Amino acid sequence: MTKRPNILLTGTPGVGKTTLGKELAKRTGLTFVNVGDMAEEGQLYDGYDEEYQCPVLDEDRVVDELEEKMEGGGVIVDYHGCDLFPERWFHIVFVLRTDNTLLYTRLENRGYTGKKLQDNVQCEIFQTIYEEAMEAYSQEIVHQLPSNTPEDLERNLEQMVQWTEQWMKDHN
Ligand code: DAT
Repeated sequence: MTKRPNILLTGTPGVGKTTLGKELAKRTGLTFVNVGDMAEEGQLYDGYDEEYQCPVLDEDRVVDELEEKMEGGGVIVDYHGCDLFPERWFHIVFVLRTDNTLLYTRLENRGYTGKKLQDNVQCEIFQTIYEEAMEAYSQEIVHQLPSNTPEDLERNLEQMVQWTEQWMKDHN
């Protein structure tokens, strides 16, 4: 069977993971998994966060649910965190980055207000997810990419498609 890579797309909410991931799946034939949607569908939750008014992810169940699929390869995972997944799952990790004024507008348009909006923009300013990724994975496989404009999106897609094709050549 053809070997295919697993790709992690991570970064603060609103940076463009889902937009990029779905299009990348179309162009490469890899399978796109949005962990937030998956958790909602399977109700993979463990309690409720009163402060942020959202359910708390049951990380163990998410990992269990994904394990078999990840072993098969060819999965693009989209999530705004990255240290819950086993390091061995991913062949490459992309951290998308967005300028905070643009991110603020995107999250406002999504209906975020108050503390939730502030905290998410701060998460981006403090490059929290990038640092999380650099600690959780081998630094050579972690790449930051700007995700501010449609031109960035297209450039990122082209690079990722090229990387995927090269990986498949090298491993098959
Ligand atoms: P995420 O999945 O990281 O939460 P998203 O894919 O839902 O983000 O994108 C959030 C919004 O930003 C959405 O309205 C699409 C827009 N967007 C995504 N990538 C973009 C880019 N490179 N340039 C301009 N807008 C972008």
